[in-house]
Amino acid sequence: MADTLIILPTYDEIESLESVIGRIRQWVPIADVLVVDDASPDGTGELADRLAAADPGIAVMHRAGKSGLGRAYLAGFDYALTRGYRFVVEIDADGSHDPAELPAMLEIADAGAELVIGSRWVAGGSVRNWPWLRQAISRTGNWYARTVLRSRINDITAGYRVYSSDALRSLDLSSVSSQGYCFQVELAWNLESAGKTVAEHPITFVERAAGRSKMHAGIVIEALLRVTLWGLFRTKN
Ligand SMILES: Nc1nc2c(ncn2[C@@H]2O[C@H](COP(=O)(O)OP(=O)(O)OP(=O)(O)O)[C@@H](O)[C@H]2O)c(=O)[nH]1
Ligand SMILES: [Mg+2]
Repeated sequence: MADTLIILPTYDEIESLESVIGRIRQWVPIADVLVVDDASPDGTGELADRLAAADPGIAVMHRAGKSGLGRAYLAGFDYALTRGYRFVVEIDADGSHDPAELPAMLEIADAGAELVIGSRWVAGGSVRNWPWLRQAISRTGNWYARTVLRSRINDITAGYRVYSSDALRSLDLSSVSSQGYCFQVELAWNLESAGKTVAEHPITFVERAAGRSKMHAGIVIEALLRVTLWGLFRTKN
């Protein structure tokens, strides 16, 4: 068995999934892949099944319906931790995160970082094809979270990550309740607060070329409210 599991959460990503998985197999052929599909109406789950049938390194988890990115990842983490993988990767299935960065990110994790974030907002990082409003929301949100939570992480909402399984095991995952970007903030902040090593590796984030965004105002509002409450009522160790 490989020591790395790459988790791809999908909801209506039929146009992107095959090429993303192809690039993952190209850049990290040794890693296993788990697609976590929430019964996508466009047939992404069936496509994932066909890809899995042709490649023993690919597995598919079918969930009953759309219940958000956070829930999908928690199910994927559970799968990874029960099977003894050493590293667990989060990556979007829409082509925004380039699998070519994975060897470098896994190397940083192998050298001891317990969380490696593929970061847009550090020197060398960038976003491509994002309208100014998305950029402004991401930059302001990150600045706000960093300030309120007294975090040193520059891209705490980023969804391209490598976790060490030991770090995930050290968290009480059953108490993680947030979704969307907030899910990413909660995990990173909990690890940073517990004194775990968090590294940021610069990436170029490319806006999806196909399919529809699942981002909506509720995701931003949830993050804003939760981050504010955490900042007010929970202090760092
Ligand atoms: N399983 C599952 N996956 C989801 C869900 N919501 C989003 N995803 C996946 O999570 C990843 C990120 O979602 P996106 O819609 O790309 O969100 P985003 O990157 O913030 O927004 P855009 O890039 O503008 O589309 C993609 O691979 C989605 O298919 C969900 O409820 N369940
Ligand atoms: Mg996306």
